Amino acid sequence: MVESESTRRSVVTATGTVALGGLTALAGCSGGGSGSDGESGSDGGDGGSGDGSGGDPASFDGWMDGVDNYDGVDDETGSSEVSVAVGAAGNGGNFAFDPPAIRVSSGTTVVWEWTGQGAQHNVAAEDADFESDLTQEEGFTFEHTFEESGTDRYVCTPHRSMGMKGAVVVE
Ligand SMILES: [Cu+2]
Repeated sequence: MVESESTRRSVVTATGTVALGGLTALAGCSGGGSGSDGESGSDGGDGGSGDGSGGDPASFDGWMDGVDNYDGVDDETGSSEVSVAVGAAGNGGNFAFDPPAIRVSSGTTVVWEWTGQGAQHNVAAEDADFESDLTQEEGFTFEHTFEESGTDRYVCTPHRSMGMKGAVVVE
């Protein structure tokens, strides 16, 4: 149930390399020269600090505290694609993800769709596994396919402190 460190790290490595042109590529993408592999290992430790009770989808270890449109986890297991609105009503304006927390089956693609409301938003994983552009364009979409089971937490970087946070529980 709770993923081992090594499993989480492999997710970061596998998809982070694709999603983030710069950061992760520096450590992992240098072809044959794996001399700097130790660097990417310590990256994984960063995200690991909050992992203690990360497996509990009910509370998310307090992650969803202050997310005012959070009303439990939407069960979307069995769907191959799930939509989440970015810039939905909540958190004192249009500063919410809707639904903020979903449960999906592994292999599910989550498609975030910008409402164009509020301000510029993005979708950024806590562990840097994925990150969208920062935009206010209505109809803009960003997607990520969740292959590994576990809990992925994400934020809108500029509105994180307002409660613009979300979570995807992958079974
Ligand atoms: Cu935002």
